[in-house]
Amino acid sequence: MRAETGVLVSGLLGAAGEPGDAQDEDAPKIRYRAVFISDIHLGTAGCQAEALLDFLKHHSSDYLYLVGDIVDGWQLRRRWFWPQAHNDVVQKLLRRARKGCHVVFVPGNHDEFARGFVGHKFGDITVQRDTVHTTAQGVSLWVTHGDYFDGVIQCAKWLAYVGDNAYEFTLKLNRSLNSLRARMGLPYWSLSQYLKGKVKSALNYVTDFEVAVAREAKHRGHAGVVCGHIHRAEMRDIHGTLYCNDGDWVESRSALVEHLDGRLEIVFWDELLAAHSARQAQALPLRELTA
Ligand SMILES: [Mn+2]
Repeated sequence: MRAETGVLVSGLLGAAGEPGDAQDEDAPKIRYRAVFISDIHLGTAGCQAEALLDFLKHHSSDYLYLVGDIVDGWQLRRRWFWPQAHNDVVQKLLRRARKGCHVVFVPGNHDEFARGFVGHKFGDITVQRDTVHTTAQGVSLWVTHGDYFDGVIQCAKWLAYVGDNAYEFTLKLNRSLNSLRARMGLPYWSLSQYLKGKVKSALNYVTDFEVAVAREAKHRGHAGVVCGHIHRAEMRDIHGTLYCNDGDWVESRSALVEHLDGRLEIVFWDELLAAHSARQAQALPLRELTA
């Protein structure tokens, strides 16, 4: 009876026998113990859904943590934007959970609507306010989106909305600027990353955020913390606590991964792509020999 229900549900979710499934089986996979991703911002033009789909296709894991701002409810309320690729990301995450990967969704401020469903499940994805991941080496990591530490958001929500609009605007400006640069034969340059670096480092915002998050993890008795929110991938020791930020899928296209031996690493999609192309280029002469 249970099994039948399971088949029915997977049928309804449209994953069984989907063309993507067969592709997934063929795709050369790198296996991690855990993958942490956040700040995907599905529902916005800036979301790099295709790159994320590619990343997920080539990397499997026992644990997958969605560390907040997966869906951008703030932007969707303002303007509905939901292309097929964004749907594909949701389908892929649901499918992965159904296939036995332990998927946990820790909502962020942009998908705070999901905080009303803590303890419930979307398909096989569990929603948690925050969670704890223990690595293969027994290191205890507190997993939280990080917006609770954002003074701006805690003090005045309307200020954060203004900030969000400004961010969208710089992303737009960035796109126009770079299509111009491309026409002039100049390499890609991230204006919003530049502005963020400038403005926020001046305010010591990033440092304050990182120190606050690490301090709270230590206070809760954990060796480290995994968060997102500030769109800045980072892994470093802060006063004896391991601070990990998995970055985002709007600009940096990064993830925090735990290798099978428990080693933690921040990976960037651009670098993984380059390494993959290099491997293919090396494999090519072999294939020509056997042909
Ligand atoms: Mn956030």
